[in-house]
Amino acid sequence: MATIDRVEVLVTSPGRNFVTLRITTSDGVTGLGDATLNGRELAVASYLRDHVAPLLAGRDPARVEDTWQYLYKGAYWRRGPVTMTAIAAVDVALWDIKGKVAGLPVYQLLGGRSRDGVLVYCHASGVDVAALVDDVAAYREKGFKAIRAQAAVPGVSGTYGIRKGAYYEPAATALPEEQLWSTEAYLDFAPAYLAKVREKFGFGLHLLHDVHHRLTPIEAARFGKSVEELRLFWMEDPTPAENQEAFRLIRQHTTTPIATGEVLNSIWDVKQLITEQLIDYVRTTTVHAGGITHLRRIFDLAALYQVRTGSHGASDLSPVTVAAAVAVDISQPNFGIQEHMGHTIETYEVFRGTPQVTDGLLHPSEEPGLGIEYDDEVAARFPYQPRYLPVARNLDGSVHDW
Ligand code: KDG
Ligand code: MG
Repeated sequence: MATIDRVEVLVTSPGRNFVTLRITTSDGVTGLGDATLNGRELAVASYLRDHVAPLLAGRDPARVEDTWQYLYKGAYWRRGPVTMTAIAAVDVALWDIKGKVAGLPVYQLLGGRSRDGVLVYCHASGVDVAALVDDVAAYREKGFKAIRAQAAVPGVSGTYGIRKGAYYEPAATALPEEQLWSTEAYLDFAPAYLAKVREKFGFGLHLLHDVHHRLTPIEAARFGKSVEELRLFWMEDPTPAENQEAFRLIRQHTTTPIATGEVLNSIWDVKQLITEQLIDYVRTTTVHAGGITHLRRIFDLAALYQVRTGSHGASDLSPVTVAAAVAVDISQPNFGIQEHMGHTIETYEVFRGTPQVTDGLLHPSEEPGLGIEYDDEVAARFPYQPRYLPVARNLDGSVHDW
């Protein structure tokens, strides 16, 4: 029997920080798992290096489920982003190994294709409405069928989601940047610019919008109601998601579909949202919600309640997560949509084999495992750099949800 021989925690920053776990078996088979937690990267690196790697040596790499249970139940301390990201990295690396040993892509181990391709949505944004409309047009030209639209709110320096250069990268400073926020200005402005996008492009386009946890439930209800006739694909994170009950109030007021879950890490964090049908799309990911093993458990629960999937896929999730997401998305019956932001050229040089979008769809690699190779030499050119997400403050100086 092959055993786990080597466990390495690799940190590189080809445009942004990524933490990757590489497991090597006694037969020389390697598996990769993403362990990136934006702005708290080294906490997961330490969890893996100091507390998980010593427990994995000598174990059977084929025991994916048992290893998951061992790390989750065995630690006694459960859930939370650091723990669940660390467990995810091990789980995804072991699925990668299992695929390579079987000579099959991971999606085949998950039951094979349920669909021909994975529908993705990209991010259009603009410093004003005209720039947003131009950006939407450019993404449509590239073949995207679903587009998230965000425009800078006049007078609000910290509007979430506005790209400055070729890439949107909010974790851009060595200490958190402080940005201003005004809910009143946002609520007056956002429905109007979303209407402009609809007016220009019609309904033959899936239109999404991320509220980024900024509203109270009643404000979110008002927002959802005011955009109902625009038929959004979803409004994302209308209110902070820790309080699952809060979504009931939003639900009672609007038929605008609701998506949430990118900051949630376990089935327990989404149980009420799903079983009470308080949301339409669950946005948990392999990297932050315990890997392929746990994400499928969440998605299967969601299927019972007609909740579809819409996994987080920002650029702070590494190409290993893109590959793992596509494996789940292509096979999962209740798949909805996959977020896709893309990565820098340098990132693609470190993570060779990253799936690319064609005609608005992602397709899984046909290579055994996840199909990603990590290039150590290129990675070494990009050492870790401290980078933090911004912090939002209301106009009166108090801290708001970012
Ligand atoms: O690290 C935080 C980002 O991943 C987040 O701000 C992106 O909200 C986001 C999204 O929907 O992609
Ligand atoms: Mg989001």
